[in-house]
Amino acid sequence: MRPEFTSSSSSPTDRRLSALVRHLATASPLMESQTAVSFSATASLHGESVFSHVVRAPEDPILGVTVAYNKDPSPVKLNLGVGAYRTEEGKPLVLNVVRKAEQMLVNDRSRVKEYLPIVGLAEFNKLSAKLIFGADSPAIRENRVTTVQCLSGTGSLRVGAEFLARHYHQRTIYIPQPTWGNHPKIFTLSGLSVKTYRYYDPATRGLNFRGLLEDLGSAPSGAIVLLHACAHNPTGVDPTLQQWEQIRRLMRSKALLPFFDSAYQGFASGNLDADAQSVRMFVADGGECFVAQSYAKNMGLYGERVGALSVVCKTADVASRVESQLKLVIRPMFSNPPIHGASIVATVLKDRNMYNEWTIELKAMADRIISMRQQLFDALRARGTPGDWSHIIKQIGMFTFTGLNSEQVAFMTREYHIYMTSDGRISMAGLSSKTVPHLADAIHAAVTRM
Ligand code: KET
Repeated sequence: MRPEFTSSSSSPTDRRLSALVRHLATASPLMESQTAVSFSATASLHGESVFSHVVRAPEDPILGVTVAYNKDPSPVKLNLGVGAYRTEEGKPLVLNVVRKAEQMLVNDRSRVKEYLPIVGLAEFNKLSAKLIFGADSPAIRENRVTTVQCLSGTGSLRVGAEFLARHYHQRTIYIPQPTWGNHPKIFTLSGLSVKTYRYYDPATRGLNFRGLLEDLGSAPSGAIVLLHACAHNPTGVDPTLQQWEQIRRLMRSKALLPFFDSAYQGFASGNLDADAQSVRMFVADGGECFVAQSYAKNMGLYGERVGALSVVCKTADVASRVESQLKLVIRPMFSNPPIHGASIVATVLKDRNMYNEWTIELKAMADRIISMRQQLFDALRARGTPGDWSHIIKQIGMFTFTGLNSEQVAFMTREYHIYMTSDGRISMAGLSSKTVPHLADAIHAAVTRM
């Protein structure tokens, strides 16, 4: 196991401060000492900016890909970096059912723009819990779940992690290796110590199940474990249901606390219930867990920043006390969440017809991604590109973890204007029948020439 981002200080405040110092120090070496302060004081005396010591930070490894793409004047450029759905025409998609919901909201003159409560829109929270845990979930029936509206998946993870750093006895979180690049930053800055567990085996391009069980098996009792509910990012590799069951048993036997990141419900299989199976398995055993939900991808509400954090507890009383403390995390962070996105989601989820319409549109997005996998695989086959590319059709969700290295990626960007993250991840949702040949040519050239 490779311990990363670990910190040794004792109190959450200490840990958070030292984490913050390390975080800033990597971006700006001057921050480590008093130098910055005295430098700034002298600078201001001489009329220079008090910020002239600030070092330019690197672009974000994922969102920075879009920044580079936007600067490229080439007409054939292709953005396969960020996980955002595009149509066959390469355009962003606003779902019909979302347009309809928005129209209804606009037409309703009784709606006002008052602040929401700290925990957000009550109706949205209830419906979100139902969506992830299932309509017949005993945890919901027994009032053992608290759900708070947060700023999409990222904000939900952050609020959950801040709560854990304040109130949970074990402040180490294990994240898969590899994982979404923002995970270690979110958890470290929340005051948790981050360690990794083995997940992906580059040799088989599949799950390193043995490594995973070994690492979780040797984690300290009570440690938090981050699990991707489905459509693991960036690998596209999910455990089977049997494997999930083994993971569940191991984690419960060691009292490890599951923290699910559910950013792609419906995007893996096209079916919302099937994609929530892993989470529901952990709730069915009566144990406790955290779940961060995002509506960015499955409802296409990226910029609306709508998501939810649910904490499943053993009793209704504990759940309500946990909620009271979540409010203390949220209030000084963003006070209360935005109303528009959550109202769209609630409008869609509460109406049977609109809900059905959503599932059809969601399935169409998932199916288009799956057909892109097949087309890319066929195109590489047709070119006789060296290597076994069957992982393209085996992997699940929005991404293909190609196995291309950073030099090959840089080559594809330079020579073919194809933009993707340097770890070789391709957003299949950004591809279309028209652009598959261009991508296949680029991969072929990268593999044969680099
Ligand atoms: N979890 C995972 C696993 C994830 O891939 C993302 C987004 C999020 C949470 C957060 O999404 P939000 O928009 O806060 O609900 N991933 C894509 C976009 C990004 O990096 O921000 C991506 O990997 O491209």
